[in-house]
Amino acid sequence: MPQILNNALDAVGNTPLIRLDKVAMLHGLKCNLLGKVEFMSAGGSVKDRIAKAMVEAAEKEGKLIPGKSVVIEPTSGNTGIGLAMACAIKGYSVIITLPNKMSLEKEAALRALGAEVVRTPTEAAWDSSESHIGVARKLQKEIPYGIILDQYGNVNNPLAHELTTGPEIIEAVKSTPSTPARVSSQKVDAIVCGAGTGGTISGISRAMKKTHNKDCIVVGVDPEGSILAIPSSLNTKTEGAAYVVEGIGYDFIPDVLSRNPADIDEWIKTNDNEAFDAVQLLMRNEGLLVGGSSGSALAGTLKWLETRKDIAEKEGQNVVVVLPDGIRNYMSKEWFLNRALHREPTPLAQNIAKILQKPNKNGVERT
Ligand code: P1T
Repeated sequence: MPQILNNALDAVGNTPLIRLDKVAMLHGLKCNLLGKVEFMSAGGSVKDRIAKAMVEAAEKEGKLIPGKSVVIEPTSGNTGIGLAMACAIKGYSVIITLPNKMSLEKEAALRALGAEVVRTPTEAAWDSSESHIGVARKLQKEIPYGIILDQYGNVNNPLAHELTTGPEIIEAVKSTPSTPARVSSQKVDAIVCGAGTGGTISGISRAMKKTHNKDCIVVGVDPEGSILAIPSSLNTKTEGAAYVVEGIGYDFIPDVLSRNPADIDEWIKTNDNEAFDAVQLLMRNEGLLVGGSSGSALAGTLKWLETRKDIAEKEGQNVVVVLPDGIRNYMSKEWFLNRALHREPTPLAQNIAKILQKPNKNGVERT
């Protein structure tokens, strides 16, 4: 790898795999719990990888013309940020259609990168003309040189993860020696991953099972309200319910989400509260400033491990959890501010208050 990178796209991916030892200890796990920390990619999320891959593939196929093409994409924001970053560098215009529930921070980042942003009603069914997908299609029909790269159907979405995210995880685990203090099977024994388009989990699964460990257990995480989990009976009780976590879950099955039971072994449902509590756990104990769906992934991992004591209690087993984005995207969200700012005063905070109430040397009490 040359040390000087050509542009920000060269800083996409190659993210660290980080031990989550304190979380593991707090939950009585003997296995290794390892986080793939994707907010360290240049655009701030796991979706940078597919944005770069889809743009580069479209360029190879001659589908993009600098100065003319208008890249239009329906997205929950992160794919949009990756695309806007790539297109700022390469000279294409960008329009992002973004459901209302997605954060202001994502819209601001998109606009800062030069994209146009069109908000759409969150509750619109995916196949209605008002949804983020419907509005993108309408714009594409009318705008000259408009093109939808379509993360929901584009093979370069799962392929980017099969060729980069998966191999990076495998390489990190294989190259870290097993020591008496840190025992390791030196293979990925299980991987847990949330699903939106399903590109991340489908691509990583193929990398694991085809090239590394055919017995690696792949666990999908799907929020309550969504219908992606299999068997579908997992979804019936909560189907259609609104949820706050962004980026995972849908009311339709994206084409790039593998429905082959050999690819995704199991599914776990999670709710907002357990996801946001898990975000806080990662921040306080591991110092990792992750976003909401990272909390879903960790909450799903911990629930799943409850059902797999054979793995949870076995030293050296490597359980990887994909942490897709960072808190930058959610700093103004109520769930984050409530947990960060409006918490019970700690003993240390009470001590600070007591000290600062004492009169200063000149006898003047602070107000
Ligand atoms: O799409 P998928 O590879 O399944 O990744 C799911 C996911 C998880 N977490 C966050 C924060 C995400 O943004 C996503 C997926 N995001 C989009 C689909 C998008 O348009 O940004």
